[in-house]
Amino acid sequence: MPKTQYTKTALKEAIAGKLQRHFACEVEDATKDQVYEACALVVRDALTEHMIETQNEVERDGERQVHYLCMEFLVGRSLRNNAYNLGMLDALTAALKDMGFEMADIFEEEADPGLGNGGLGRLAACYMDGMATDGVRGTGYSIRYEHGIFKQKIVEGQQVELPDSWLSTGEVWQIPAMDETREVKIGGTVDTYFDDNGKLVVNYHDYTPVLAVPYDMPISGYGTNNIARLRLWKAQSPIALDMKLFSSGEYLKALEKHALAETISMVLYPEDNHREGQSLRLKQQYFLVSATLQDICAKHKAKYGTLENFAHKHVLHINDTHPTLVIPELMRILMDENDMSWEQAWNITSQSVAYTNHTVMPEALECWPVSLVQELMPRVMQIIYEINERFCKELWNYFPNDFQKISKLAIVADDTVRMAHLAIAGSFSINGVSALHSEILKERVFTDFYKIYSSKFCNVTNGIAHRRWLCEANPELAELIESKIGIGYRTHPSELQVLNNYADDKELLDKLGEIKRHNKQRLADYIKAHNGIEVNMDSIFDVQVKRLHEYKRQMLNILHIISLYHKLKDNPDMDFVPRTFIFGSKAAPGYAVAKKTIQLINSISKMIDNDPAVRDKLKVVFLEDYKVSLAEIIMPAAEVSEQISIAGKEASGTGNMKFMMNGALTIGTMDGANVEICEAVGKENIFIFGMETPEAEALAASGSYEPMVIYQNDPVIRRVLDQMIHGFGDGVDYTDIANLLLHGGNGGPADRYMSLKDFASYAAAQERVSEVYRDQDQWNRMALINIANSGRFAADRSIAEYAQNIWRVKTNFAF
Ligand code: H2P
Repeated sequence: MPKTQYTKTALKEAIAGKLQRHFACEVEDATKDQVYEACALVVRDALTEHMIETQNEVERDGERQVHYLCMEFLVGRSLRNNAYNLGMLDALTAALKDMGFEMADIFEEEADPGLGNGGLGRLAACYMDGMATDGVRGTGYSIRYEHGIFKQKIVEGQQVELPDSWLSTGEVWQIPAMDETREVKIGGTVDTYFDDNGKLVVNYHDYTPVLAVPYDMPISGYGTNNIARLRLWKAQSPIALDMKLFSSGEYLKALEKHALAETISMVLYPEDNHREGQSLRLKQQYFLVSATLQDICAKHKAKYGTLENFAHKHVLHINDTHPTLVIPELMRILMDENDMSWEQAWNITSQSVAYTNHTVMPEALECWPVSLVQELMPRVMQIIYEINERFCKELWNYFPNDFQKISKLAIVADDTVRMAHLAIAGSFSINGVSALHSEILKERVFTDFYKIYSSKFCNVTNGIAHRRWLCEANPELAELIESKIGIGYRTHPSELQVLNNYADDKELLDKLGEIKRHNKQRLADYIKAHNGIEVNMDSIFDVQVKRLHEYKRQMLNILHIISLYHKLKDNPDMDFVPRTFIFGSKAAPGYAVAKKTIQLINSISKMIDNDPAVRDKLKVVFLEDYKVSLAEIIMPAAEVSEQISIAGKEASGTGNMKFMMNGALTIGTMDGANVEICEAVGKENIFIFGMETPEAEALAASGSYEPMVIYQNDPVIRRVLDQMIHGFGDGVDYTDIANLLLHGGNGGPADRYMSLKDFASYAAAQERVSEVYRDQDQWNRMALINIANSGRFAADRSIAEYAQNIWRVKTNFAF
């Protein structure tokens, strides 16, 4: 447990002191943003103290460390989270109250750092929390993007992207470590030769040096002083070099070089799945990887004087293929800078790297043109070629004379570098993120690799930071839970299971319903303030929040909403359980269909809201700028969780876990972690519909799927699509979307993700939802069972599995 106890009086004094020293003001004159900053500084002092202690311990005990590399860390706001973890939230709330401030208002002053696109980045952040809490010696590495994911504005129904500058209030959590600045070489040429002593010499010419300056965010764990450090690299131009150019009169060239270096950490790429060829993105990847490895290796060498024992002391975990260049880069450092042979370097590298795959979408499996890798990191490309050659020789043993197979599995082929193949060849572990996904990887995506390296493949189902998503985001629910089962679940999430014993406790179920209503009210107030829409508090809050992508099938939800609208128009007095459909989603700026889908949601929302015949029963709300802090308001208020991707495509999902933990019931396909959620709560406590993976895959493969036939035979669907063609009264034409569903487009088949095929089964499941909702006791009982069985989806459990089965490091977590 943490040593320090924080009292209200001590905190008041500390905050007042920070206000005086940093802003030269007294409490009475301080603005909210000054108070936020003062609170953050007080909390940060505690964290840095713990971070130093943790670093000293790591240094002393010399145990294996985990280095988690990810291009994205969607950490969310820090103040409340750290205060909660340090056990000072109550005292801080009271201290602020005494000083005339509401804690919630102060939290709002903090920008929500958007250093990620969606699930991938949020998972990385949840895992930092898990590592800190479980006592794993972990460091996260990423880029200190000056601009995170764009801010989304909805203007006349359409998404407009604005830059997001988060650093003004986010900087306080980052501690620069200038003395650990590293230099990354980009571009230029290399020549390599063996000198007279047989020693490899590598000369670099005309490269652009870029400084990587580390900024450390201490990530607190709950009930422990252990800190997981998140090291964010900022790209900086080495001024001294520029000055040389300036003085030689090459003013423009100097500026150009300067700007080139600094753009590397300027902006996070939005997820568009078509990044190949974008040189800045590849530079970012190499920048992250090279700075990180130089850092780890330099410290290791300072301690041990050699890198020979590197693999015993470090795991390099790559979160998706984006940091795969760790493999050739570590080879480079070991061979070029430490005189190791290829074999020795390869042994160390391939015993140090572990890879998590997060997607089966073929367009998201990264490939880079050889010419680009060659141009930006010539020495790394040489090493990749060599890895490829040796790898193909190895493949030959498994598939003799099968040239076709070998070229299919090669790392370099068709002038591209296949990052997933490189990751598989150079890792000791490859895991998927849900049981189903890991099976799909073995059986379909990486079948031949699995034949060769079956022992490398494993599964770790994703998990979420349950303290952030339950205890902090839904304090009333946490209080209710704690009144029944105590606080043990905070560190032993499986203890939530004890709640199963209360499934028939009417008083508890009523209380659960009341708490949901309070959280719904909070969201309703937000909607009123931001969208000007009044929602019916007795309606079902039905939520789909996630990146906008066709495979996630926001479209299926939309088609169904239009069909409900028709139903109500035909029969306005029908007995209808009111629904509020809530969406939150960002579309990649270059993804036209996704952007049009957002517009479609907004057109429907407006049409319904303008129609007095239906608007009290049906509502559609699109919440602008979906992000972590908004999710913290949405999750506790949701009653239905939409997890309706086509089976076989969503690797796991983590929103599904946040919703169930807050007592929402899932309507979903048997996809990703939905399968395990279904297993955990039982089929009777979830609304499952649609094709399962084998059926969906077989239908897609057969090429016989004809949505037009469904359109012709199903009057409900026909009317929905006809309406899309006629529009929703605002003059926007959606024929393109209808065509995409009925005829295909952009070289793709009609209704690629088979929304029409699953429509009938989805609509039937939605009817079951409405029926159950009529019986509030039954609904609350199901909600309780969902909460009670959500413990296995805590990040603490995932991290413990990684620690035990992959990283082989110790953890405090007891299964
Ligand atoms: C991705 C997958 C999700 C998965 C998440 C974390 C890439 O996130 O698609 O299925 O849960 O990684 O493993 P997302 O689609 O939310 O961006």
